[in-house]
This record gives sequence, structure tokens and C-alpha cells, in this order.
Amino acid sequence: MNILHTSDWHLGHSLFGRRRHEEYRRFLDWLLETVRSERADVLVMAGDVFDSALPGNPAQAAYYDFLRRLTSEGGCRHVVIVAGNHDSPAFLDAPAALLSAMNIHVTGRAREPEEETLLLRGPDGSPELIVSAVPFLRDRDLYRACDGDDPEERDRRMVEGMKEHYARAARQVRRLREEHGDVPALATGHLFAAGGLTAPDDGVRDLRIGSLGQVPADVFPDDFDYVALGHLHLPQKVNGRERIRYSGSPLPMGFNETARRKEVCLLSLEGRRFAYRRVEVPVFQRLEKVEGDLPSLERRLEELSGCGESVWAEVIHTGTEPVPDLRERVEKYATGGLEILRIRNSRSLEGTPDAGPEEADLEDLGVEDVFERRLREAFPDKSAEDPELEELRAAFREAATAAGRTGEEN
Ligand SMILES: [Mn+2]
Repeated sequence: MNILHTSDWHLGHSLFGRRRHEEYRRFLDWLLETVRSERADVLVMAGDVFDSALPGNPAQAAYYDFLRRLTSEGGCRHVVIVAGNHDSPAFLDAPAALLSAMNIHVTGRAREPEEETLLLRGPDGSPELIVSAVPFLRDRDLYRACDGDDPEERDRRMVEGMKEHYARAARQVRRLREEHGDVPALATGHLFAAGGLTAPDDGVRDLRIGSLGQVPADVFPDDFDYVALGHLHLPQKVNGRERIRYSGSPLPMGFNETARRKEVCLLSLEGRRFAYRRVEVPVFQRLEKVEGDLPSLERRLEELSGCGESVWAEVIHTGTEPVPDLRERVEKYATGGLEILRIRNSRSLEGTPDAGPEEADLEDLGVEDVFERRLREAFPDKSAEDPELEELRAAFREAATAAGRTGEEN
């Protein structure tokens, strides 16, 4: 039996305002072909299907079209999808009953761990895989908040709640094994495992403000033969453990990720042993980070615009000479297949007193990001999951939708 583990698609993501529909179309075509050629029986998507809680129409269409083709043409018997921190649990859950008729099992909102644990059956009806489909767990799923929680206390409770959730799921796995024999078991998770690697600019949004929000790998009991994780965008195993892995995002989420290879995880099962193999994701859109003083920028941009390939570039001027007309001089080269998505002057950044690594350009942020930042500034003492903040977010989304400013209206 073969299982394909992927996560963090972030459908609907745009790079500095540039829509990525074509890249996503090519990625999903490739994924479908990979499911077919690798004879994957089960596809596991470990969260962050969409980039935002309110995905635009093209992103939604891409998702449903993929699921339809996957089950009708891909030969995939089961699909397991859980919500990540970017997804709206309610949005993913809404069509769950309809999708379950196609063997597509969706968990948006966290449920009782016993209910999240599924027994998947093979073509002859015999049990072949247990899946504890655990989505991103929000603070309110993990513990009851009380006033005056300090961040350390919150962290401690969060980890305790997480442990309890997976321990209960594991108990359910043992119960199912008593009944059905030694069936292999897999758990999903969308979380930040302690010791995990991230890259600057890779789009991993902090899960919790004021705390590390990191989860030790020992929250996953040994009853699970494999743990399919999402949230971190670099593919990696956790603490050197082969059985606990992040597949990473299939597309680079920023220019700092361009040198890294992207993958999906292919697992083949023999008994309860999962053998892992990486399948590299092709580059669907070439991204280039061009850095240097003006003459070297111009040389490189000239090369790129004549290379006959579609290239999206970020340009960073690092020269000591100020170039007041930098944008004009750089944009001259945006011909042929070269598109310049972002121009930065590292000199002027240095000169700004509070331009730390946390400082982002307004143009890099979506409307939801800007609102989120203002919200956190306005309520520094409230937890990110506070019901009052959730209510304000919902009101904002409604207003933004009415104004046509969120998702992909184009
Ligand atoms: Mn993500």
C-alpha cells in the first residue's frame, strides 16, 4: 500500500501581489500524475490547503477540480484532509458530508480524538489503515483559558492539551487494533515541532503571539507508525526520527526559498513499517533573487530578461552609492519573460531606525495580514484565539468581502 503525504499548498497565495494560479494549476496536474504513476492508494494533506480563511473563487475551483480528478482518474482510494492554521475550519467542513461519499475525509474543526480516528478499508473491505486525522489545534481546543494566564503557563497547558489529544487518539488506535488486528496507523498534525527548521521569509506565520508554541515530539505515542505533519515549509524529519516528518510546502512561499528543493513524501507500507521516499516537486515558476550594486544588478537583469524563460525576480540593491532612480533603472529590464515583483534598497532600510526583521513592507501584506497586525497591536494582552478577537476577525472578513477586497476577486 502506498501513501502520499503533502501539506501547505496555500492555494490562492500570491507573491508580492502576483497571482500564482498558473503555477498551482501545473502543481496540481503534476500531483495527480504522481499519484497515478506512484500508485498512491491514499493521499494525506496535513493542513494549509488554502492561504487564507476566505479563499477566492479560482483557489476553490482548483481544489474541488483536483479532488474530483483525484478520485475519478487518479485511482486514489482515500483522501484525508485536515485544516491548518491558515484554513477556516468551518469552510473546510462545510462540504465534508458530500466529500465523504467520495472517500474524501475532511477534518476542519477539531473533534473528540476518538471521532477523528478513521478506519480505512481496502477494495475487498478489509481494514488497511487507521488514520487519526488531527487538524491544527487552536487554544480553545486544548484548554480552558482563564484570566491572567502568563505566556509560560499558556505554553505548558497547550503542550499538555496536545499530549492528551494524541494520547486519546492513540487509545482509539489500540481499541481498533484489538478488534481488527495489527492494522498500521498514521496520525496527522499541523503544529510547530520543537527543534524544527524554518527559513526567513518562508511564510510560516507564528502560531501564537507571546509564546514559542512549540510541541515536543514525544506528544506522539508509539502506537502511530507514522506522523504526517504540516506547518513548517521545509521538508524535514523531527528530531532525527524517520517516522515523524514534515513534507514542507510544494511551492516556495518567498524568494529566500528559491534554492531549496521541494518535495512530497511517498510512503510504502509493509506490515506496519513505513518506508519513506522523497519525490521532488518540479519548479513550475523560476524565481530569482538578484542582489548587488547597480552595475552587477544591471548585468544580471540583462541576462535574465534575455534568457527566454519566464522569471520572477526580487531585486535588492546593496551598493554603497545611493541610487535615487533605482526603480526606473531596474524596471527597464522587465521585458521578455522577466517580471520584477519587488525592489528593495538595503541602504535605505538600514537608515530606518526601527526596520528590524519583523518590519514588512505594506505592499507585501494582504488586507487580512494588515488587519491581523492592527488587531494584535490593539489587544496586546489577549490570546490570538480570544473569542472577542475571533468575532472582530469575522466582522472584518464580512466587511472585506462586501468591499471585494479579500481573496481573489480577479
Ligand atoms: Mn503553512
